[in-house]
Amino acid sequence: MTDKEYMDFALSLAEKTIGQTSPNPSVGAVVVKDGRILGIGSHLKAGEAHAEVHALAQAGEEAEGADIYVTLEPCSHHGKTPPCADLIIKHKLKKVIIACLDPNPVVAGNGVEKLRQAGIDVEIGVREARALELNRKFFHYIHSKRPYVTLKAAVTLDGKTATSTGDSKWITSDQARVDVHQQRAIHDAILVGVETVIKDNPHLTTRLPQGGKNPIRVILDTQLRIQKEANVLKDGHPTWIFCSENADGTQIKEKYPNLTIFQLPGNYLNINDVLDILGEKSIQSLYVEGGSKVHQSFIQQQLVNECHWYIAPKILGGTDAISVVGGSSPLLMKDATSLDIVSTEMLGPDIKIIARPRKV
Ligand code: AOF
Ligand code: ZN
Repeated sequence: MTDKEYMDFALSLAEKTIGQTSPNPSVGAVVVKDGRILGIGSHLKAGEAHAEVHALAQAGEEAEGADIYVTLEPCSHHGKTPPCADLIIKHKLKKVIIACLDPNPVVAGNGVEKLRQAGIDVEIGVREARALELNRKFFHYIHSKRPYVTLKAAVTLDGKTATSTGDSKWITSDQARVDVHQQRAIHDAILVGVETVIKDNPHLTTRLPQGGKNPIRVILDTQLRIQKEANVLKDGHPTWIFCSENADGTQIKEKYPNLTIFQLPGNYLNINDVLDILGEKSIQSLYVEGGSKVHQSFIQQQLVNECHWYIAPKILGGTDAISVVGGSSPLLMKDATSLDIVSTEMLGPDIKIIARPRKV
C-alpha cells in the first residue's frame, strides 16, 4: 500500500468516531513495518487514550523501526493524557507521517519539533484536505473560539417551511428525519427560537433505533416567553435559554433543575454574544433548526458555516406560506448569499443538499 492508502485507512478509522470525541478531534493512527500493519487505533472519547496509544499498544516491541500514520500531529502536551510524541519516541519509531498539524495552541508544531529533535523522520501533509475536512468543526472552534454553525432546514421545492397556518408536519420523509437525528447526535448543541418551541413544542432530542447522544438544547427567548410546560423543560435533559437581562427567570429556574438561563444585557439578543458564550462553554458544533427568523439572523450576520437543506418534492405555493429564511430580501440579486454545493444525496423521495457560504 502507498502512503496515501495507509493514511486513508487511518482517516477512515477516525471518521467512524465523528461526534463521539468532542471537545477533542477525531484521530486515527496506523503502525506499519515492512508492509505489515502492526497496530491500528482511533481516539474514542475525550479524556481517554489517544489514537497513537491504542495503535502502539498493539504493535508493542515490534514498533521499533516502524512507521506510524497519524491523521493529526501527535500531541506534545500533558493534557488529560501524556504526550503521544513522547510515546512515539519511546517506541523508537523510524518515521511519522502526519495528515495535518494540530492547531491547538498547546501543540501547534511542538509535536513535530519534539519528534524531529529525537531524530525521527516526519512528513506532513499526506491527505491533508481530507483530514482538514474531517475535523473542520474542531479547527473552526480552535481558531474562532466559537462553535461551527450548521443551519438545517426542511423545505418544499418552493422553499417553504410551513403553510400560512404554520402547519409543518411533515415536509420531508422518514429517511430525511432519521438523517436529522444522526446530525443531532454528532452536534454538541442544537438551537431554535422560542417561536418554534411555542408552536411545535419539540423535544429536540436524538431518537435513533441505535441510540445516540442528545445535544444540549439552546433556546433564543428574549422575553422568556417559553410555555411553562414545554417538553424541552419537562423531560430532564439539559436546556439553555438565552434571554434579556430584563426577563425574570427565577420561578422557572427553580422548577426545572435541567435549565440554565443566560441573561444578556440589552433588549434584544445579539447572536454574536450567544456564540461567544457557547464557545466559552466548550460547544464546538451548533445545529440550528430554525425557525425562519432565526435562520435569517444567522444568514444575515454571516454566521453560518454549513447549510443542510432537506428538499421535499412538494409545492405549497402562496406568498402567505412561510419562507425558510425570513425577513426582507435584498434589493438586488448580487446581494444574495452565495454558497458552494458540497454534496447532494437522495434520502428516500427527498434531496439533501450540503452547501457552504462562498468565501470572498
Ligand atoms: C493526538 N492524538 O488521538 C488526539 C489528539 O486532554 P487530552 O490529553 O486528551 O488532549 C486533547 C488534545 O490533544 C486535543 O485538544 C487535541 O489538540 C489533541 N488530540 N492528539 O496526538 C489523538 N485526539
Ligand atoms: Zn496525543
